[in-house]
Amino acid sequence: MKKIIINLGIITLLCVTFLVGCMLKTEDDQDIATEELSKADSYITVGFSQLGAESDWRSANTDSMLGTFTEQEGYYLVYKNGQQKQANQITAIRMFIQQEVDYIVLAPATEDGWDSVLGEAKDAGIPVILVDRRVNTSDKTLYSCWVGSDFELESKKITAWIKAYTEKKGIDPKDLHIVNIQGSLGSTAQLGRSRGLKNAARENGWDLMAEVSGDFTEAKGQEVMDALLKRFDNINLVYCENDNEAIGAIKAIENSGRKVGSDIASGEIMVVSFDGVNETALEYAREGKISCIAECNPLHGPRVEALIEMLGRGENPLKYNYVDEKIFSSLSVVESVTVDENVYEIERP
Ligand code: GYE
Repeated sequence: MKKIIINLGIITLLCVTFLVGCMLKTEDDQDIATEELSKADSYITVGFSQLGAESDWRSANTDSMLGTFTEQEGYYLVYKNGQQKQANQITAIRMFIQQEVDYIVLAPATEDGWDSVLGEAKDAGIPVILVDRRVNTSDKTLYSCWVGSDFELESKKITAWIKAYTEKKGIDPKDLHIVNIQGSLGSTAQLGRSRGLKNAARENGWDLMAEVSGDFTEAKGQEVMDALLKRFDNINLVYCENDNEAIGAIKAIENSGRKVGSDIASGEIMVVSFDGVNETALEYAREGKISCIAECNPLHGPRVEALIEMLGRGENPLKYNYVDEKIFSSLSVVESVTVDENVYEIERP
């Protein structure tokens, strides 16, 4: 009997080992099994928890990170795609802690709910660098620093452009009927971009009719726009919180028989958006289907590397590191916008 139990135990153990082995092998190609990390002794090991793969901005951001933290450059990168779920990102961070990586880089999906896991990283003595979006923690020492965009500034630039453009065209602010296709709710990019529009609508007397999330994806952008067109018959401006949503919204508008463009007075629906990464969106901006794009720069790999190098030398980088960004439109009516006393020339897409 005892022998049978021992044998069963061994069989169970073998099965579990086999299953775990399969799981590790079927992970994303860039994911690295825990045991392989021991090979990485001579490298600087970096665990990167990316939030997902929802947009072209995100793909460009991931490529920038993978292209920077290479073995040739002396890094051993453990990359994990969180599939837009915070729980997956938390699991990834716990795995990085177990693997005793030198640095953790986190691109968080949303702002809340990071205190415990970042506390665990701090207790383990592993510096955390935030990239792109931010976290909302009561204790700011839970992360070393952050690099990314000023999302509210991006919004201030685009709303300043809308104000200048509509004034030049003699459109009464009350006649601007806006819908906002928001990004993933609770993410820093969504919060900043939605706040900017809300403030501008209040200050200028624009009619902001609805705010609905399109989750930063083309499919959701189209679905949401489709529903908004059925709900309102007077929409003349669609504010999309990224280009992928804009591409989806344009499909919905064109499918409904309406025309996208900047000639609001003749019944066209104006589309504005953020990023300036996706080629189709840039082409749409050249053709005038998207009237204005506030750039959001995804190429953070070298910026994160510079922060890691500073930390490695025992230096204290700035806590918040902002990226300079442009604004694009093919319409020449507005030449520049001024936000917080800074002048931004409108560039051609
Ligand atoms: O604008 C959007 C992406 O957080 C800046 O997330 C990022 C945003 C970007 O999905 O396309």
